[in-house]
Amino acid sequence: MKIVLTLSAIVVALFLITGCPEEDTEAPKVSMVKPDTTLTDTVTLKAYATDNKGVSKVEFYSDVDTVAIGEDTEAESDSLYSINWDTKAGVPASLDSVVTVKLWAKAYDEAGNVGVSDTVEATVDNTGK
Ligand SMILES: [Ca+2]
Repeated sequence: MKIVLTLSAIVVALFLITGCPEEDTEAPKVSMVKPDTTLTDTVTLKAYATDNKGVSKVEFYSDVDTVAIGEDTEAESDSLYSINWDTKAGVPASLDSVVTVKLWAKAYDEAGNVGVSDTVEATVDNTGK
């Protein structure tokens, strides 16, 4: 009994010394950079993303597509993530009409927490191209 107690005390002591691994439950913060009001051809979409432990990737979405339209895993300076988006390929029927799209970004950290940005609106105009 004494040995068990001693071992327990050692385990507890080691636990206190090394510290328990801290679980990351804090989601990244992400915000879209407002794109130009009118988008044409291939455009660059940008978002700022930060996290307490580090952002692993940022995905970009539009409301005319069900899957991400692109992702960036490496920030440029100042936590800025970006993709190039071909609006001609990305927006159906944009060749003969002007389409208003909603755009947003999702940021992930290593623990799988997800932050979602506010939505920004832009007009895609590839008419006559
Ligand atoms: Ca985090």
